[in-house]
Amino acid sequence: MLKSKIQKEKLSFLSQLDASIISFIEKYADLCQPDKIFIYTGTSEDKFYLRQKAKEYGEEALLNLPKHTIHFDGYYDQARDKLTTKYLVSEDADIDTALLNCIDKNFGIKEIMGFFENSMQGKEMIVGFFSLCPPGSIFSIPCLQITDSFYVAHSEDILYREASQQVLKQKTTIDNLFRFVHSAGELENNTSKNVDKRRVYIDLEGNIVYSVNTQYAGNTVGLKKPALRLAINKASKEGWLAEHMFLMEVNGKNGRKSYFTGAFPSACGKTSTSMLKGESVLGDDIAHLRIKNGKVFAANVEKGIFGIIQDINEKDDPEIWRVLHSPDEEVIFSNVLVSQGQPFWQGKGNIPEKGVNFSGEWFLGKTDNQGNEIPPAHKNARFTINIASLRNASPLFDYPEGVEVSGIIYGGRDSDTSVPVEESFSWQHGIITKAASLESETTAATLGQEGVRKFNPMSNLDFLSVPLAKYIENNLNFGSRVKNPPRIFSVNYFLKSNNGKYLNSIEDKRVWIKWMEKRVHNEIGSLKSPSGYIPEYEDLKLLFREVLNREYSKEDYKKQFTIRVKENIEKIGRILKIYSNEIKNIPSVVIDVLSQQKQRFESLKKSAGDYVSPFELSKE
Ligand code: SPV
Ligand code: MN
Repeated sequence: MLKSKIQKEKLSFLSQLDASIISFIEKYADLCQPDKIFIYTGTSEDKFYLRQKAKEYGEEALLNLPKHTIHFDGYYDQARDKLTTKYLVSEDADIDTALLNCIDKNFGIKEIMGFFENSMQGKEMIVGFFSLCPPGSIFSIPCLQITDSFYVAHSEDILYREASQQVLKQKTTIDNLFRFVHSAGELENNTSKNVDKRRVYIDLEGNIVYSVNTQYAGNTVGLKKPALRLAINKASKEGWLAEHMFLMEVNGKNGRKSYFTGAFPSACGKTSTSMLKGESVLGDDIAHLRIKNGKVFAANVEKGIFGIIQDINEKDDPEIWRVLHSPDEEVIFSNVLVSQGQPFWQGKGNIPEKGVNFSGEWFLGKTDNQGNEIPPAHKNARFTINIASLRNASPLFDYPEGVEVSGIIYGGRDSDTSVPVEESFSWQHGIITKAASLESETTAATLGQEGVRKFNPMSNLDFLSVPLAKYIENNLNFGSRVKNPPRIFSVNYFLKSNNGKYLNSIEDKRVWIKWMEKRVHNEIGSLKSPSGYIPEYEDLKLLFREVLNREYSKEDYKKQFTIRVKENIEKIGRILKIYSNEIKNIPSVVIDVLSQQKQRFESLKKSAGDYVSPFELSKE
């Protein structure tokens, strides 16, 4: 059956694949009934075909600049759908499902196979092999993607390393592949029509993720968030970490390079931190961390960026801006406004009053069925680019062995509690009070209400595929296995004063990263707060001058680094409640370390009150 639907040139490649892989492809070809099957092997002809077909089928359209295209997802398909993303769990499975969104495996499989049945009639099925992390190292995990969307395949080709040759060379069998099966389902105006039947179902035993009736990349591009869910489970069994983290190179004195990872919930400054001026980027979304020779190494899972475009502007994001305006670099814009062949987004400036957007023909004041005004571009509108397009890409972004990690940063949207930057007392203290206690106000990156403070441990809650207690234990153990684990920091870019104004400017994070770089090399002192080590005024004053050429006043420092004792005690109360009452089997050290921190805040409250100036704290 396959033979009749596959282009002849690919038959020899196909015949060299392990029989288990061929029968997997056959199974879904049988079920989905595509007219044709395109086997993608990463050649220049294949690349051309993907991009050509994405345009021919109307999933992408050309913009004025060559290599730039626009893709629209359906009006109600603009973000990851947490509600219908579920783990398939059989009754007798050895999987602890606490906190995970689950569905009975038999029921779920039957339901989703029903949606796949004949879903590719009149369409082409694309089959491709890609690798999580660069191929050819301990980090690499080979993957198989099946999809009927050329936009999905095109995105995957920009974002991940093609791996068909590795799969052949290593004689990979189906059991060693992470597998992703996707169908956009029935289309209307080139977008998934039946979003009420949108499903993302995850089979952890089989390492397969099924996704249907959706096109939004976070639901469909297998190697992105579907693979993160599989990787967290695999990492848990094998003793490494799969994290929702950027990976960046930070420059220090005398040409010193240090590597930091950072975990932030979606739309909370992760990409912009990884792209800070003066530093270099290796990846902006997902990193795998492993121990090698007694040290922690990390590799970027991706080779591209699927970034939020809102507020990208020439001043704050000059390099992304350049790529988005360069005729030489490939870009897929998604869910922006298009007018006269040009893309527009909120924060770009000079947005026209009409054009085409994710709602179709758009004009200023247009409302949707519920009477809500439709913005010109969606808040979660995105750009897809190659990291290699960026002049500030670290030469090591594609290095198969990964880079040694000096520091890990946790950040969230927090308007009233934690200071702009702080180092934890130890790995254990950092994992418990910063990573596992992370809270953040929700954003447009997921469907649902925005601005609600939510518990989001390690910024990874959306993707957890093991019980939270187990995941925290894995993190604690990981650091305890190395002599000098990376230092753990928290940052908060969103702190506000009583009158609701942000206390920091966008570029202040360039100073915080330099402070952290000096901390990991033991070159700078600190003050001891109940929750960690914070910068001293004199050090920041020098750094602000050096990095931003700006005067940094004592008054600003005091406002930003005042210890908000009251809010911190409240926060620990919220977190302790979750860990003592809602999460089973939590290691007792989590409760102990949180309780000790609470006591430190309470004794500070007794001696100094609810708001304590950093000038009152003692040196480390
Ligand atoms: C995120 O939302 O965290 C993203 C984009 O990085 S998505 O692909 O939707 O996950
Ligand atoms: Mn992400």
